[in-house]
Amino acid sequence: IKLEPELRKALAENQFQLHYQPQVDSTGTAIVGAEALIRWHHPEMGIIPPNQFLPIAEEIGLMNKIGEWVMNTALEQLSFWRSRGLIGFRLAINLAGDQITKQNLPMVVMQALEHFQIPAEMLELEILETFLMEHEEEATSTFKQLRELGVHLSLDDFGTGYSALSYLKKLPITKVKIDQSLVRDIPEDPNDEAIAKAVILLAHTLDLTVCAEGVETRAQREFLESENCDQLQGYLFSKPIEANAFTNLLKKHN
Ligand code: G
Ligand code: G
Ligand code: MN
Ligand code: NA
Repeated sequence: IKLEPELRKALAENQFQLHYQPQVDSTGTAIVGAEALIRWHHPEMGIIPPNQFLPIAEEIGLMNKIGEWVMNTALEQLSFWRSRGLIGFRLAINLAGDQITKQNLPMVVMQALEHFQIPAEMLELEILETFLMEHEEEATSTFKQLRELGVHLSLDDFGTGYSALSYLKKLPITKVKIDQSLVRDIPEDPNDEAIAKAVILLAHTLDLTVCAEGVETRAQREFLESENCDQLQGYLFSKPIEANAFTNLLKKHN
């Protein structure tokens, strides 16, 4: 089966779903955030991972439609959680490049927030470091508008690009996410420890929140806590889970 025609049908046929992965404080106890991650359940092929279909979606110009679906689905879910008093955490969604360069993103975001009656500061948008390096100009004006709305902006996979740190100062970023490749070998690899430590210090100097991704072990958590990393995300706490399962997790931690 070819993915491209299947992908064109997937939205209309309701084959996408969002999973949610918690972001916790450095002690691993409080849920401070959640990242929404898309899943594609194809009726015959089963689950197709985003790394496989998102590049195709981008190629065939479907990314804005999918991005809009993600935004609406995530905000609708958030409004459900709010209605149940499950609050106190911020919801992050991932942005594809096209959503920034090929549409009026601040307008789309503002309308979605209004529609679901969500305060802007409850929403966080994640953008890849590699995208920013290639589109600094466009990103700067769009991000300023988004930040003026009150939306939080997070730099995803930090440490995988060339880390030209200048844009950390120029853009109104609120959070840096340390890429999991830099977390994986903590505490065995002293270089990774040094890099993680430096990123946390740098981020704090610039008044940014830091979240470490891919935290899988207690030793990693303990190291990151001792270095004052603000937030942790990874299998140690939970893998990405369905909305209902996330609801139960929120109730347990409330
Ligand atoms: O769980 P994981 O396999 O979900 O995610 C793989 C990659 O797909 C990650 O890099 C993640 O950022 C990306 N991704 C997941 N969901 C979305 C989404 O809704 N939009 C975009 N643009 N990327 C996403
Ligand atoms: O948007 P981003 O590229 O950060 O997407 C996060 C990816 O990392 C998703 O594919 C998610 O399923 C995955 N992930 C989340 N936590 C862990 C973890 O602890 N270990 C590993 N190996 N992957 C993780
Ligand atoms: Mn992400
Ligand atoms: Na990431």
